[in-house]
Amino acid sequence: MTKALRLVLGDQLNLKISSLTDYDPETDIILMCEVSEEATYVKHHKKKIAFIFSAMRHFSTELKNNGYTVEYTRIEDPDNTGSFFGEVERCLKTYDLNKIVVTEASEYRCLEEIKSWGKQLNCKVLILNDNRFLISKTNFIKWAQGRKELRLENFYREMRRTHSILMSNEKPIGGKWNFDSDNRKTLAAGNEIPQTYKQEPDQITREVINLTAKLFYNHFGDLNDFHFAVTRDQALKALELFVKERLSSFGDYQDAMLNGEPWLYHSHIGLYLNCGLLLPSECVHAAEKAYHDGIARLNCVEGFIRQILGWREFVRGIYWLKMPEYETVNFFNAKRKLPSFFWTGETKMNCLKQSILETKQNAYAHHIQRLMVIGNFALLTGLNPTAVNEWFLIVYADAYQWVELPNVTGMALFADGGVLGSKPYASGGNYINKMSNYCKTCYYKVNHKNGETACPYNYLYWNFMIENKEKLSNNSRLSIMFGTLNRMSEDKIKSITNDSRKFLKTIK
Ligand code: FAD
Ligand code: DLZ
Ligand code: SF4
Repeated sequence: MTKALRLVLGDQLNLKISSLTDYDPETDIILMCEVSEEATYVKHHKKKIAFIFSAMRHFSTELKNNGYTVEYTRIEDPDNTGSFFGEVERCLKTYDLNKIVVTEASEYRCLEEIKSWGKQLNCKVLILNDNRFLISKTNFIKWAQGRKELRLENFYREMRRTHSILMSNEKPIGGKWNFDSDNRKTLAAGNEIPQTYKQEPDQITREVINLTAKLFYNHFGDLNDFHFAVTRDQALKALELFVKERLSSFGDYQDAMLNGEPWLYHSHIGLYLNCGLLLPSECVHAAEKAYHDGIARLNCVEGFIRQILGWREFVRGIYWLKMPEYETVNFFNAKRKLPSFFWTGETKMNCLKQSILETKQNAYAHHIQRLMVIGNFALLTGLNPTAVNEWFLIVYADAYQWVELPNVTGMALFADGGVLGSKPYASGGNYINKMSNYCKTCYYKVNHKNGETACPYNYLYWNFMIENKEKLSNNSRLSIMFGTLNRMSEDKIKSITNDSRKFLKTIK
């Protein structure tokens, strides 16, 4: 008789997960386990650990309430072996089970480990497709095959057509696929921004927060003001609140940044999507409905849908297409070590200080802070991609390698040489100044190009272009910038390289 151990990982918290189909209540056991190996293989932000453990504990209750038999290992259990392998082995023995069923792990590291269990445990291991995504790995490979370049825009159009989202008679609603040109408005300080969803921690969450504080005290991040949703119902409320109160401004202010305003008009649902509490289809449909109901304009709805139906699925596809090599690519041969202020926020550069301190407090920063402030700095200063990836994997509650790595290595650092994007997102201080009020209170002057008080992004940008001229000058999207560089006087180039050398010496 088959008696299955059904392993549900901490990012698979959904009753519809494929590993639960065919569950036999007579014979099968569901295993969920909090293991120190997962919490410490990189030292995850404390809030991220507390979030996952609390969401896992709540989900195990939901499973039990739905009639499933669940074996749950808590982090503080004395018998906890500390690893998935140890807990699976223990559970197989305790319940005399003879088969393991699991939805494929979202991360390469974890999936490779699970693939080795059959031999090690002398037990059949059935690995099922991850049905939390809108395109399967196989279909992504089919889409990618034979293409000279893999670009989001083509992929996104295909996804819109396949899933019939914002379409009318096979054409995109509004006559355009992309309304980004409407989405670059700046925000004035003092605007009343609706609050993000806030959930008061219950008994389970409070317990987990205390455990995290005790067991992972030396990890990065603050635990105070924990307000994340930790159940599916709460996550659905967070989505509903976003659609009702912020979606109608999402597009307009998608790139805006403001001192002391970490949440703005973003959805803050990435952490729920990535651990299974929300499914991408329901987020996309909720936004599409808001457009048809006249709650939000097309530029906002299309912009939001593109992030989930487009970018999220696209980066996952790239990840599985390019792993494991993708972990070690380093197009610019960048070697610099991560400056200590990435952990403390102690820098005179106000944009970085704001973004890092908000990250420390909330395990969250929005896309433009990640890309154009922190990522851009890492690119321009030549920080080592392995170190930068580890930092991004640690600090955000929504970070799992399948989504973090392509965003950091591909989008922010261009360390893949152009697999994911067509050019590096490198920029001087002007962009940050245009999209935020950070520069107004910064020690540095954004309109100074060189010298002691100049905004470091300004000379670092040109220094980056000078240093990587050979690798980038045949990129047609950079031809205007290289034209400008070629016209620069020798003195100007000397100032740029001198300022950069001096600045780079100070970041340790
Ligand atoms: P919103 O801005 O409201 O967007 C809605 C949703 O769209 C997000 O929740 C997310 O699910 C999806 N989305 C948007 N952009 C992307 C993208 N580029 N890739 C994948 N999904 C996207 N996202 C993660 O989920 N985990 C990460 O570890 C992560 N690391 C990043 C690192 C860098 C350097 C950069 C530039 C981006 C990273 N992103 C990551 C993408 C994006 O910044 C976050 O998804 C977003 O900021 C999460 O906040 P939100 O839920 O408020 O998103
Ligand atoms: C992120 C995370 C953490 C911190 N802890 C656990 C855990 O103790 N148990 C668990 O099942 N999952 C955890 N996770 C999520 C996993 O890292 C994630 O499910 C896998 O890496 C996916 O490959
Ligand atoms: Fe950032 Fe430069 Fe503006 Fe300061 S002046 S906030 S360093 S962009």
